[in-house]
Amino acid sequence: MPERAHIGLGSNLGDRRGYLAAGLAAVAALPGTHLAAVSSIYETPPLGPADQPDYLNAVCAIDAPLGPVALLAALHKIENQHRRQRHIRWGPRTLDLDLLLYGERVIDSADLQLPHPHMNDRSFVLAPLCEIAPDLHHPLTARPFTAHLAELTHSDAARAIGSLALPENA
Ligand code: ROI
Repeated sequence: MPERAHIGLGSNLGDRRGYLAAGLAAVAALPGTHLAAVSSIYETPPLGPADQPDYLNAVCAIDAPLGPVALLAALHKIENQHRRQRHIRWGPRTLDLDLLLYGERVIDSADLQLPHPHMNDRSFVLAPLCEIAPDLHHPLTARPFTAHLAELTHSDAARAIGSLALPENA
């Protein structure tokens, strides 16, 4: 049985909506992968250095047979195919794909941490996640993500502004 993985998408350079749509299509086209849900698009102020454009963010859910390590490698490959530049830490990027959750798995290796270690601090992750998976619980805190979102002082900073066109092959 494939496990359900949740992936965060972000872009703040160039055709932001186009990059999100291309990233989503590439994720949905991974071998054996079924796209289960896609959130609205949220426009969000940058976390980190403020002298960069606002982001568009979304979260999708896939049923993935790859396993978390292979999925992470596949996400990095997709990022690179979309000219992502990794030069500046916490700087602007054309396409960011973060593996947030892989089922209930807890992993703490040098290359991969699950659940994503910063997700509970980020309304641009939790708002779209709670939209598509309102009953989901954090595997470590065992609390619903909706409770973590409610605790963020800037939980209203992520604003839904539209939707992504679903890829044809989904
Ligand atoms: N800020 C927002 N709003 N959205 C992101 O996707 C995002 N990604 C990042 C940093 C630079 C931390 N800030 C962000 O990697």
